[in-house]
Amino acid sequence: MRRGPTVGAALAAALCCAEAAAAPGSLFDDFESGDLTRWSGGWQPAPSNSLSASKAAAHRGSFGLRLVDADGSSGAGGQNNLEHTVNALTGRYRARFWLRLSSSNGQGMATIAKVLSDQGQAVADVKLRFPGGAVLLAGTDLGSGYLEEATASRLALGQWHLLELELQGVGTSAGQRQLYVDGVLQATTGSRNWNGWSITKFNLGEPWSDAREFQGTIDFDDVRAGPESHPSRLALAGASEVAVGQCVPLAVQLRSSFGAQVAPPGISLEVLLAATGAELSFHAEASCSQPISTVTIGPGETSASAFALPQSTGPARLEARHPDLLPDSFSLSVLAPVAAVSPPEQEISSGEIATLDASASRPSTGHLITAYLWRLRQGPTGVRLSAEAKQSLALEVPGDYRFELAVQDSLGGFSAPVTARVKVAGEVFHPREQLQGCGATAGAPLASLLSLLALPLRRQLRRAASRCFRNSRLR
Ligand SMILES: [Ca+2]
Ligand SMILES: [Ca+2]
Repeated sequence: MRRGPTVGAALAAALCCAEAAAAPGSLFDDFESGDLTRWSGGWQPAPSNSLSASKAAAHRGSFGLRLVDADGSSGAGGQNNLEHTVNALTGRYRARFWLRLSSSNGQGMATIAKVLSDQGQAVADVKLRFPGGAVLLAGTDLGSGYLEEATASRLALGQWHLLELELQGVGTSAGQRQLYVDGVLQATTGSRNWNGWSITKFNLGEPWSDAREFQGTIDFDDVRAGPESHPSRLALAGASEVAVGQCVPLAVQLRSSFGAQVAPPGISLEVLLAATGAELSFHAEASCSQPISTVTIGPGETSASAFALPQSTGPARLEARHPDLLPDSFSLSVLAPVAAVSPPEQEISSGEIATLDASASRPSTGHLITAYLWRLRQGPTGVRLSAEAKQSLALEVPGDYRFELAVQDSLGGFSAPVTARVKVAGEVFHPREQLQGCGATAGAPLASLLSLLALPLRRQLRRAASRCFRNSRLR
């Protein structure tokens, strides 16, 4: 039942090269070529059943593999399957694939994947049992014979699930088979005596049925099988605590549920990045200048880097998603210090001392305030300001003085600015003077300056803020 090539020449070429780079005995089929030529063969003992590359069966891309079982005969027998020939492999063998039970009459049983030895023995069978859609892991060995292990996993109708099968110790008397469903370990059968055996075939579809009464439609997509560890899930990692405006690195990695280092995927994976909670953008470079929504893991890579730029405080949850992989997410706290000045307003006579106290300012939890950035925004004359939390100001010239304060903490973030007003009583001889501001924009309040600290020019603006502070001291 081999089928000739039909569509997708470019995709087929890409898959050709990806396969060429894979380990011997490996199979990767996302069915995007629209045919089943990637498989070495198959058999069709039940003429009423069919297997085909189908658009209706796609989990990712345009095509998937669709099995239609219309055979309601009683008793055991083969139904319909594809077969991939493996060249006498020992040691490890792994297979993973997406599976959807699209329709079911709720009766009988279906073996959906089978790994066969050179002796023709079932090293591993993955089965569905109805009613209920329970997933079973089964297989035989030289010691105990055929064992069937029920799992807690049930396949809901119409939902895609990721199944991962791993065999270890093939060819030895200490074999083990394991099955994960949707990233959760469902069954482990150890101490299998597979002494002298090797793996020669991997079958997918419905190679066997213990009770052929099962009738329905099963879809498969993104099948990967072979000795290497196939990527099945994403891992997203980064700092758990960051400051507003801090461009922080993120690591996006490919993993398998078995925890082993994975082989490169052989195709380019465009991973979607998303965040909920605090306002946050993703970027490709450490300057956080160009926003992105996806990051690409190349065909020969198993990881990629990205950067996140939080723009508001609060908890956030960051997530990485790709349709062929289980997603991953992690939580982070976006923190910022809070500036406070007391009193916010006061009135003194000329020559008296005005005190401004910022000691009630708060750093981010678990951190220390590292800088008090004072600035005179408006006043009849310049004022010498220190870098301390408390300012004692001898203000001789009557008029209205407006001061602004921001604080920085050891996490690296800046507070929003706060203002304090000092009115010096007396006859105002000089017109009110709008002092020149600091940084790139003359007269710009510190609020504007600090709001820009979340932008790519953050470092330069920090230096500008320092210059502003030094200049204020000299006035
Ligand atoms: Ca596909
Ligand atoms: Ca059947």
